[in-house]
Amino acid sequence: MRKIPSVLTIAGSDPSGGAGIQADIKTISAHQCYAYSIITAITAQSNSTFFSTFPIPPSIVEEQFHAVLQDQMPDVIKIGMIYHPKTISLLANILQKKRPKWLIVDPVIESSSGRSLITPEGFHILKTELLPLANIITPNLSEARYLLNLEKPFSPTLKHFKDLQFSPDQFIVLTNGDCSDNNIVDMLYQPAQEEIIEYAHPTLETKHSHGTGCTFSSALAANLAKGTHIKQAFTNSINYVTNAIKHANQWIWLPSLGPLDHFYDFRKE
Ligand code: PXL
Repeated sequence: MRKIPSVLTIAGSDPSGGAGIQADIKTISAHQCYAYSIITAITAQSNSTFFSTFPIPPSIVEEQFHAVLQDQMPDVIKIGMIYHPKTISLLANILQKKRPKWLIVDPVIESSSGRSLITPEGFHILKTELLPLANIITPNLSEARYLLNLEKPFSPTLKHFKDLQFSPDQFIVLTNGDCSDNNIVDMLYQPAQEEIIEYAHPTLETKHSHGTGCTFSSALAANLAKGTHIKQAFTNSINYVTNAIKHANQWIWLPSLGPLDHFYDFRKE
């Protein structure tokens, strides 16, 4: 007998299966963790086109949360797209009282096709009520720019990371921190040491990039649920996304954009 590490993902549904809660459940399962899932909104989208968003009523999200908690408090909770401002607020209220070992908040602002996945009111509540509760926030460079209220593209410095913190013990994982010289640099800010750990890896030639953000933060959640140290969890998650893209590159895939191969490690080819 052994304990199965558990991750709860709270996110929007993507029927194309590449991003959102579908990407999260695949990633968590591929890491051999148990996936709980609470759907906050239903989107209609393909891998390349975003059509619409239908928010789930906040009271239904709240009921789903209470239902999961009746089972157990998951080891890690990962929050992605929420959309409805009232839902963001009610999740913050619950999480203030009931906390998992790790709370990861991915400040999802736009889909890869540029569609807004949060309202201005929701963005304000995210910043003031939910992000301060997170142990880790995982913005990409453009989300970080929104959060810092910067008008122009920027090169991240230690000061930016400190400004991105919504509470003093918070870790920040900044993806796509730098994309020059055919390299992508992802960065982990460790609050205790006040230091940034950088991981540079080559840019991949691919159309399989739909859902990389959701997949990365879910991989981080699953690694932490398994007890992996955060530094190792960070590099493992980057390697998982890289491998999942490389394997999807081997698929015959007709649409102009495509998802990752979340289960590459399980296929015997
Ligand atoms: O990658 C951000 C994201 C999050 N959640 C849902 C999405 C997307 C991007 O398309 O569809 C549901």
